[in-house]
Amino acid sequence: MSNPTSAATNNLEAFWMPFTANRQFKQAPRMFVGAKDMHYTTSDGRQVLDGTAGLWCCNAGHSRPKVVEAVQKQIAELDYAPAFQMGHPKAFELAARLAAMMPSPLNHVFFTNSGSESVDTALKIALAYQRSIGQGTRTRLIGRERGYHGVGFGGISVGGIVSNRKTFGTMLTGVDHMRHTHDPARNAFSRGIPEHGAEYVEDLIRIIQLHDASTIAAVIVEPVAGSTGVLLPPKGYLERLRKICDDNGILLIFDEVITGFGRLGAPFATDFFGVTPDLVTTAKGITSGVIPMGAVFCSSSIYDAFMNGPEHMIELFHGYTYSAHPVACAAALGTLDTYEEEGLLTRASELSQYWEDGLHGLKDCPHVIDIRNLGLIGAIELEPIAGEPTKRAFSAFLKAYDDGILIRTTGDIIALSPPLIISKAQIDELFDKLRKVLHAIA
Ligand code: PXG
Repeated sequence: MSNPTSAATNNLEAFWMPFTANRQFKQAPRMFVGAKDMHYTTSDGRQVLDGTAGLWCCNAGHSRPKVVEAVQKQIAELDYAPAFQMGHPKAFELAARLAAMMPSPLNHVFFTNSGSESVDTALKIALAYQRSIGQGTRTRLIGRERGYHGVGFGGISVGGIVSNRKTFGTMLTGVDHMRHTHDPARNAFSRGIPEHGAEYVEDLIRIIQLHDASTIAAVIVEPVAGSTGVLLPPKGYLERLRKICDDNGILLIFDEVITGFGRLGAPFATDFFGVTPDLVTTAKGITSGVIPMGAVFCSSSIYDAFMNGPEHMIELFHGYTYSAHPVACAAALGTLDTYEEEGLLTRASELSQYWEDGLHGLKDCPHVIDIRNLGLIGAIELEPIAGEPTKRAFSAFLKAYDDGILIRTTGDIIALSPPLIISKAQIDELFDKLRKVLHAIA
């Protein structure tokens, strides 16, 4: 009989892989066994340039010394502390540090373990807040077509990606969606923020007129929609969205799971666009992807609305066993130190012009029908193969991996979001290799 350990190692069947073509993968596995700075090491010993910061999360790059050390030290010192009715100092230190990074009304932080949990948390806080201020009829949640807010039932309910919703029943009731902002006829190949389409936000007025503002608790949007293939807010859109929400007593939630922690060249999209929402959901870059963690920022007026009633009573019946996990807090603190010391939260603003020029240099490649960019985000939309949607981009992904670059695809869109430590030479390498890939695929 063969050695049971190696048999287990070689058996790829047991692991049902998330958001993966399992059968395709298991025929030709792509395995990473190491990572350092801008590169992954594959099981066959190759170096792969990380064009996606893992899954939009490793903003400080891989295996950074401050983060590694912080995690190692924390596990040996305090491995776990109960999250309910007990605390540990790093949770408070981290929350205070994060709150100080946000515009002033966003002074409080609720910890979760992922973007999906942050979204559920923000939606629940919004509903509970409206009730606590005597607005209990406000139970509707408004999302947007093509939005991605993770995979919990709350997130897929307000989300607008059809394949993430259609097989999962009726989800939350009382949810409506604004239309998305994609307008290739007018905006294709825009550099940065597109000119046209601010009027799409008026859809919210239509929804308010249909349901009445008194039934609507909150609107949630990604300031820049990532997962759906990078859709940027048209000029003036987010400002107008803030105004409509204000005028109608509706809370505005920014889902900054992707845009948070430096992706646009400012610490948060909130800073980048100069629009302050009532709640902000984050995850990913908070620990540079090293340990699962999320955080929901909320305004003082929301927090204060809960801080009444008898003092021995729990104010919000919500939380996770691993909220503010000590090892995650340590990882986040080490990550924030790294961001600060290396100026990473604004580095994308220094690189964005170079990035934009390189990316738009791919305009003449075969199949390219649109290119979009902001900060250190890029998207290249390909003409789908007739009758075989997603296949062209997936072939590009496979070829890119063989050629030593990691890219992401969604539908027929290639998305790029490298660690914020990328050098200009590595940006050149990424686009040079991508050019060859686009010329090589059918
Ligand atoms: N909100 C937004 C805006 C996200 O982008 C989530 C919530 C959910 O986060 P968790 O941690 O629960 O996965 C996300 C996650 C991709 C990709 O390639 C994007 C995400 C996750 C995995 C892949 O576009 N976004």
